[in-house]
Amino acid sequence: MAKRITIDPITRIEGHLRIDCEIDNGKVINAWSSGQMWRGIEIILQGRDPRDAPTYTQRICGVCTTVHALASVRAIENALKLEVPLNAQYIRNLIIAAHAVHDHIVHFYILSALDWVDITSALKADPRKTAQLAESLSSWHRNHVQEFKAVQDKLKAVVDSGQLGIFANGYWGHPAMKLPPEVNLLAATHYLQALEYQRKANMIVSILGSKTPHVATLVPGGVSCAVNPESPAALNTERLFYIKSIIDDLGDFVRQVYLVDVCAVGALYADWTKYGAGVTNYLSVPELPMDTKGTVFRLPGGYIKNGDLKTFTPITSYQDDFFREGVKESIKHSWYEGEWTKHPWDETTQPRYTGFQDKGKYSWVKSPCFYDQPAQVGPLANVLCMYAAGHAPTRKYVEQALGLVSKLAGTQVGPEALHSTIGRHAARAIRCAVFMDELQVQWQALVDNIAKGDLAVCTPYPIRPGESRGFGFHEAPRGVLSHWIVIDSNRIKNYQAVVPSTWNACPRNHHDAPGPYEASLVGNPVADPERPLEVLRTVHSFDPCLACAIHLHDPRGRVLTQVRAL
Ligand code: NFE
Ligand code: MG
Repeated sequence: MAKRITIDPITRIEGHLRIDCEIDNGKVINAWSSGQMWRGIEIILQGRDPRDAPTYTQRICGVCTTVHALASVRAIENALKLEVPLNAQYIRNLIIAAHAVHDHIVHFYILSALDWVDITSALKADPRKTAQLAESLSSWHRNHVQEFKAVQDKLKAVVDSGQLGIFANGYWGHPAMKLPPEVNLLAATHYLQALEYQRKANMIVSILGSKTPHVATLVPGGVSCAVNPESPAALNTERLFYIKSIIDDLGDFVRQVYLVDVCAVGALYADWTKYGAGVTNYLSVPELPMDTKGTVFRLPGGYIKNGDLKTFTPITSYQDDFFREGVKESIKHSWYEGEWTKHPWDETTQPRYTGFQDKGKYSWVKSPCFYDQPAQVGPLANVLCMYAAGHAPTRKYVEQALGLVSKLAGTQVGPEALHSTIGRHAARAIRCAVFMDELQVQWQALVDNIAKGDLAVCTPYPIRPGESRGFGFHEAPRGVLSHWIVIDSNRIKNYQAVVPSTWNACPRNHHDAPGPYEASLVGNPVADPERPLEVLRTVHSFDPCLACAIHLHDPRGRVLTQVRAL
């Protein structure tokens, strides 16, 4: 008889995601994804000056804060037909790329690697053999025996103390953990190094955003950081070259450590290329605009149907009709009043909690659809779309990664392996390498433009009578983010955020078709239902963020905090 398990919360951060699975004969046969917290930021925005949106929407999340600032300023610029000066585009692009690199490094090492890497097994490794293995894979300058030995001693001291701290509660010794001790020590060492390098990437965000999380410099029409090569109070030559030194330092870690580790883990867990494909309609949007209007982009985006790269349809500008007309959200299975499917500009947000009903409403997350179909978003969708569009750097890193996986696995592995749980990790590392290259490109573009004497950073904000509608999109670390705004006489009349984790973590839609998390879990093996490591693997591979996907909620109905919208 099928056994039902509930995992709640299922993530290491933003822990408001509940996953229920039915398991029969060692396999998942049915799954439900449920967002357990509602925030109400979209309601708090009603009646405010649109210029407040970047400040409020960034508080949707503590992880991907910059992304909501970007989507909101782009939505306002779209509604008010504002152009953005080149310096501002390049500065925003640097923030986007640095944030993505930081986010992806944190996801792989800190949020998901321990689903694959057994920390306790690293204690059994021979540090010399680990160093030999590491040198055969990469020329990373910190892959030496002393570093591996020092990490092993540190891990041993933690285990001997009996207080496992961040390593408590792992499924150590689980039968699905397959890496040899030397690979576990290698990954554990890079886990600790990753903490240093993600911080460097975030320093770029804090210099250009004036702080992080929740940057303060993104405003409708541009950025609020003054550019002047000679002023100590502005973004000057010294700051620019400091940013350049961080970019140079980071690149080695991404290409020689992160990308290589993901390939090694992928090759040693090759069976995970068969699980977790789920919804194979892939949606992404173009990113890193290089003109003032948002019609020329460094990175392509678009839509792929049913996993067939030949169906790729590009999305090409901030005015793109195909994207604007395609997005709708359904609430048939979500805790809101009614049972509609609507375009974001026409939506309402009226919460109505009715408990978890398997066949009824069971989540605070709405169900987005693209032309009536569920779609997977995120690094995999992004990489497949860039690959289908013929984007050369993406093709280069895909080939490099698959080449290394094939060599290590001893069998030819092609791009079709990417439609899987492990493929989402590979795609994220590939995307990270592409963004690393783009940091150099964007830095050079900014320096060259300033050298021409252009110091403009912002277009003045116009106050217009009457109604205007706008949308802004951004290819965020977890995928397509779009904000939709209706402005009436400089007040927000309606605001809807359709967020990456909403696309992926959604419940069944108006046709009762499962969302990407739900579909990707069906067929996954589960060796021990009491310790469902495999379910964690597939869900974590999407990098869930439920704070994004959906105001404080208490299961006993107590009010935890009240926010007065002034
Ligand atoms: Ni809170 Fe985020 C957004 C999501 S970024 S992490 O938008 O989902 O990828
Ligand atoms: Mg929303």
